Amino acid sequence: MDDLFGDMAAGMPEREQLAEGALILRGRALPLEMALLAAIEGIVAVAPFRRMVTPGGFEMSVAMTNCGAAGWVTDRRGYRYDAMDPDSGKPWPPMPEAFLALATEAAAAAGYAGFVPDACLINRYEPGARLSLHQDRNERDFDNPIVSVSLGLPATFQFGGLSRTDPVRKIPLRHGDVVVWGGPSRLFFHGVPALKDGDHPRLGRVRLNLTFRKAL
Ligand code: MD3
Ligand code: FE
Repeated sequence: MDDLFGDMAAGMPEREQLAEGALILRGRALPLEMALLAAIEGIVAVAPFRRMVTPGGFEMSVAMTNCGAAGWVTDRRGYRYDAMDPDSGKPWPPMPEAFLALATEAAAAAGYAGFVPDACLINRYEPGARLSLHQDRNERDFDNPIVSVSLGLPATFQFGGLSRTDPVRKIPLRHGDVVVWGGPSRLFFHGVPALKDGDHPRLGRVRLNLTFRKAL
């Protein structure tokens, strides 16, 4: 049987609109997998993963680092973008060319031509790590989309609506999936429930997520 619907591999369409302005591009990062993983190794050698503290004083279960002109940070003083890594006092590593190429190409494919991210947050989930329901509102201009790239162990991603109490949908995100969130979906509440244990052939017991934003 031919792959008539282009979704034979995982039983999922390779392009699916999740909401107005939100598009998932299944497997879009796979051709760049090795370049992305090598680039992440280079970033982490300069700016290691660390578990940051929320303004409320809780250590996050997700470990984070950044690359690009601005990096997302949190501490007792609040959430913000900073040009400097607070652990080293030095600028975040530059955004690798493969990162920029993937983010701009995926945004353009979703209808956001001209998107040029200046910030990439790299999230590392180990089994049990989670990100509670939140909105991304630390960026200056919500007209720019957010591009997210999932690598390693699969996760169930939750997203709701503009109100915290809106019902949430669950979307499985797998190694290589790219999601573009723009338009009305840009400010939707979203989160990642506790990561289930597993063993990914390349990454082991880890899920990585790259989140590309125009912060400044
Ligand atoms: C929906 N990261 O870092 S990426 C975050 O998998 C974050 O690590 C998650 O939420 C992760 O802030 C989810 C997918 C994502 C990113 C931004 C969004 C979904 C979004 C912004 C608006 C709506
Ligand atoms: Fe978020």
